[in-house]
Amino acid sequence: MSRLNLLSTKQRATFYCDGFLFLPRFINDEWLTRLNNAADRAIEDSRSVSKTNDWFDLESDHSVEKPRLRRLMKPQDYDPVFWELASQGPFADLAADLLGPNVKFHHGKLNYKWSDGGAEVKWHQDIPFWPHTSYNVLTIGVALDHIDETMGPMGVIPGSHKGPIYNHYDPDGRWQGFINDDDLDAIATGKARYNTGSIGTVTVHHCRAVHGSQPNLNPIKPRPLLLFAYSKAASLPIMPYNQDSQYNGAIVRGKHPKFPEMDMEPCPLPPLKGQRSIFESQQI
Ligand SMILES: O=C(O)CCC(=O)C(=O)O
Repeated sequence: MSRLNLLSTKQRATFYCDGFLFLPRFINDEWLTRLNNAADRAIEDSRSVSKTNDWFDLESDHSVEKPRLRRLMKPQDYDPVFWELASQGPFADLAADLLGPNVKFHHGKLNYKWSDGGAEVKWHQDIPFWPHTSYNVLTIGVALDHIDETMGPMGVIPGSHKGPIYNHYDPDGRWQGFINDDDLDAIATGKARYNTGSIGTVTVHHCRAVHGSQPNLNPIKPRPLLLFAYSKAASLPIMPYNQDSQYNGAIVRGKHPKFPEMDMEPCPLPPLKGQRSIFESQQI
């Protein structure tokens, strides 16, 4: 059942001004238990996998005894509870609060960032990975465990969504999926705000917001962050979907519009055949 206006006017204004929102303990315990049960099953299933595949993105030292997952790909297809959250739960309501009544699902991922060195995510913007006809696109995430500063929390640079779209290719023209050092010099990465906090804390970031995260240095605990991307239904993906999901392009609120929304500033394209995940792209 749809439930609009979860956010206050002030929270919406913060999102439009800063390009992100952190909502402490936004997802309730009942949801968290169900989501974590499904996430635990994914970790168990990953034990029998030795190479990154369409479901599991693995760190190089992943093993049967010690699973080390970077990412569960398309969690929405892996267990119905993930799709329930993405399509009927508070995430879709949040997306409608910020994007308007017609909302389309783009893709999902569960980034684990395993303990004791789990992969860094270098500074980047999302929209160069999956360009749309306009910039009414955002990603919503929930922490499936408590996240402290040692665990590589995601950091977002306030106001960066109002800046340029940065080049995500290397100087030789190869796709790298992160912003070059020369450009980073001009970006106030020191002002990044990090989403540490309790289990159930939600983060929403705009598709142009510059964000990233450090390796997870916690010796024991992985840092599970479940993320789903949405667009205003009139903002159409320009490239083929990056996941083979049964829910690609599903309208989760409202209806399919009559006309597309076209922004005057086109987004540069990624390569036609990209890497499976940002982790793979950034390992160069
Ligand atoms: O997991 C993170 O810390 C960042 C995730 C992210 O930016 C992405 O997957 O595009």
